[in-house]
Amino acid sequence: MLGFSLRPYKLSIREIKYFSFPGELLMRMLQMLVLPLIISSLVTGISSLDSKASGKMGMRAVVYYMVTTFIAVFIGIVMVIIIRPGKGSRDSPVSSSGNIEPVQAADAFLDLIRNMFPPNLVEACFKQSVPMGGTSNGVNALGMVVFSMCFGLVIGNMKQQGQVLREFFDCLNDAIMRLVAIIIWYAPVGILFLIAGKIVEMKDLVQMGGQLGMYTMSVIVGLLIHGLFVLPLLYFLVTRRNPFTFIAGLLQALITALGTSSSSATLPITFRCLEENNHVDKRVTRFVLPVGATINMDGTALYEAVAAIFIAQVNDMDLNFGQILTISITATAASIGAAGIPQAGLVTMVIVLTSVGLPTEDITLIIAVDWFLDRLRTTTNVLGDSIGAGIIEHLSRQELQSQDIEIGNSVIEENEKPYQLISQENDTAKHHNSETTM
Ligand code: 7O9
Repeated sequence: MLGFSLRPYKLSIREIKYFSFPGELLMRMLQMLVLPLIISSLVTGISSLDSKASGKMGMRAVVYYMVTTFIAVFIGIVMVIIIRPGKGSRDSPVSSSGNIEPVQAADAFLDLIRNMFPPNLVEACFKQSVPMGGTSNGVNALGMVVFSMCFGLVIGNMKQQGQVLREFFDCLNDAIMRLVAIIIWYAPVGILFLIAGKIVEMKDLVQMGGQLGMYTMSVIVGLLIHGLFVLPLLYFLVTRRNPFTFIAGLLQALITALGTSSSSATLPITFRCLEENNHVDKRVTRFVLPVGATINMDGTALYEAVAAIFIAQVNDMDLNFGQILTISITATAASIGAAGIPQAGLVTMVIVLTSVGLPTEDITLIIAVDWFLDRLRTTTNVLGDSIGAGIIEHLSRQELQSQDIEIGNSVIEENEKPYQLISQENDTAKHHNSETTM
């Protein structure tokens, strides 16, 4: 409402910048915490599990990511085929700016693998590798995630020797979460100005009629079906608990995703919502959330599939079943690889389009609404990661419990407690463990 009430005043670009300054600050504070947060949470998350338990949990996470991403792509394709937003003659002439370079899928794929192994860890905190040995700004998330996971695995296997490092990262994680608890008080103000600023800034909505409007509709309906129907149903089927109470606990993270349009910047809030409101086990969130923010993007996959088929419709191209299958596979791959590919947004879209021979310059058609759809797909991405954490916790409860008992026993061995205390200790092991890891 604030944003819309300011629109008639036609603020200048400079004034809009001043107006959204409090929002920019929130964005910077959140991003400040992401790097230490993902490193410390992945290292402690993985080192606190034995390698068998973390292997099983990892398998479950990968299966969940694959299944939900594929469902999202499927919903997107069904929506865009039913609604047919691109039918009729094209209404906006393409301005062939011609600055979209052809990208070889093979090169992007090599970048992805390259970025998994950063040659310089400090540089990986702010630069990604691009083909021919160059670099591009932006944190190499994939590299940091791979390194932190391997590091966690190793110090987890070092038993007593790794204790110091485990405690260090555990304490670091705790300290960062305390900073999150402070920033969370400022979040409502920041989000207010982020969203209001964007509403003041946006162009008039006249172009939202016609093809582009129908295209936006297809993406929105697809995201709504995925986020409000498919994911909750999946959660209910697995856990038999009410998915909407779970989602209610996530509300602040979802609104932050809407405001920042970045699932990595939202990560600190997502952690807090899952651990404090929904009481998801810390060993699960620490493991699953950073990996999810890096490779699990249901909304992005859905969006890329819809966009590709929309561009085909605009060009009166009839896609056969094989081409639609190709689009669904490349859209899934693009959403998994996005964080590992420099300048992801455009590059992945180009790869999806070229895979079925669609004209890449038509990306300019959809750029006008991209900022808006980005917010919605980011919200879906965050929801997918969070529901995934809930589902994986439920599926892994046996491993988690046996780990609790083991920790309880080792505490007894160390302190050589009298025998009669053991059964009591086991009962309270879960509580005890959550206290020590807080
Ligand atoms: C959306 F979690 C971290 F810290 F490891 C992490 C850090 C950075 C994870 C990911 C990233 C990152 O840079 N991700 C990234 C995501 C990079 C480029 C593009 C995208 C895709 O973003 C989504 C989209 O555009 O659809 C969306 N905005 O979820 O953030």
